[in-house]
Amino acid sequence: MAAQQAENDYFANEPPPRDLPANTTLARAFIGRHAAGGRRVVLVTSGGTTVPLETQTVRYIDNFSAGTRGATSAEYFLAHGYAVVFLHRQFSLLPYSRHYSHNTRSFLDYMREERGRVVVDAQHQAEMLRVLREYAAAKRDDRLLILSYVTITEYLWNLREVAKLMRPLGPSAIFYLAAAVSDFFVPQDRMVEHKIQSNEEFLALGRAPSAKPPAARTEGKSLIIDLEPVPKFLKQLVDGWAPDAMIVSFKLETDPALLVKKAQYALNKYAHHLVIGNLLHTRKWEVVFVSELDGEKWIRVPRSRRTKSFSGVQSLVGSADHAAKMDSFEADES
Ligand code: PAZ
Repeated sequence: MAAQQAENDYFANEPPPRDLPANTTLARAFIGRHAAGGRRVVLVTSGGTTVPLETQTVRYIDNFSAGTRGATSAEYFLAHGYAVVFLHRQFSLLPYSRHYSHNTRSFLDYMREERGRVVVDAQHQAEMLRVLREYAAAKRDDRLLILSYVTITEYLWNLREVAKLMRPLGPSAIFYLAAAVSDFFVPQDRMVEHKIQSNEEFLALGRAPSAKPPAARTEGKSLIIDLEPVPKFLKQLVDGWAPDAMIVSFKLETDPALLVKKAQYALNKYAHHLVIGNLLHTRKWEVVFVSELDGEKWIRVPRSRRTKSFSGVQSLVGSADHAAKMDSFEADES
């Protein structure tokens, strides 16, 4: 009851994104088409969520996530025949193109000119052909729907709408929630309209005429940010929005002593299928699966298979030849 009230309050107070109707129309058609064809559908969420401090947003809080986990996992789901709704943070990594973007190397470095035509360098042919074929197959079958969000509120509106559309799929729907979702935010009724001023002479001008004090404001020369907790909607997803679906959530921590405890806590609290735990600095090569069925199970990329990149250590998950190497991946369980 309290969770339902929190949901009602949140969505009554936080306005939906402008592109929500367009996203919902696309998702309804996509899910309906694949459900009719008997295909399994997965919603993959990916990337960070921002917390705007002003309605006309100049400043916002963000987090570290690049969308590597989500984009990479989406490729695996597609390779296994799923239809994927990829709900991602705008401009974060995308399936397939991630191999050639967000890199210190430009995608143009993979190509050269030959007799007035653009060709891919010989050394990249095999890998690019493999990626291109996978991408073309997903496109040909229309199995990848890409939706985007920027803020925490846009993310939650999209998640709720897509989840409700997937509800009729029952157990053949999967939710794979890899996005790094903000725990705190500025509610609409505590947000200033205009850019927060640092010059004391202009302070009052930026303030919204509200009964509540603005959540982000300057006091003297300091910026004070007083955020409120984002309601935990996993419970609503599990119990209400898509009760029969398989739900996989992620848990990120920085303290190794807390990771498994918190993953188990989430599993007990929300009673869904699987929590995948990871630590910030080792997330690219080790994760822990925590489930009712199997308890705690670590999966590690062996040290010898972690690759180096020009920017330092790079994981298999982030590297261009990741998928090929993962084919021969040996799980090192402990
Ligand atoms: O996007 P990325 O590959 O850089 O990081 C992935 C991740 C750590 C965001 C993901 O694995 C995860 O743990 N997501 C949930 C984070 C959380 O809200 O606890």
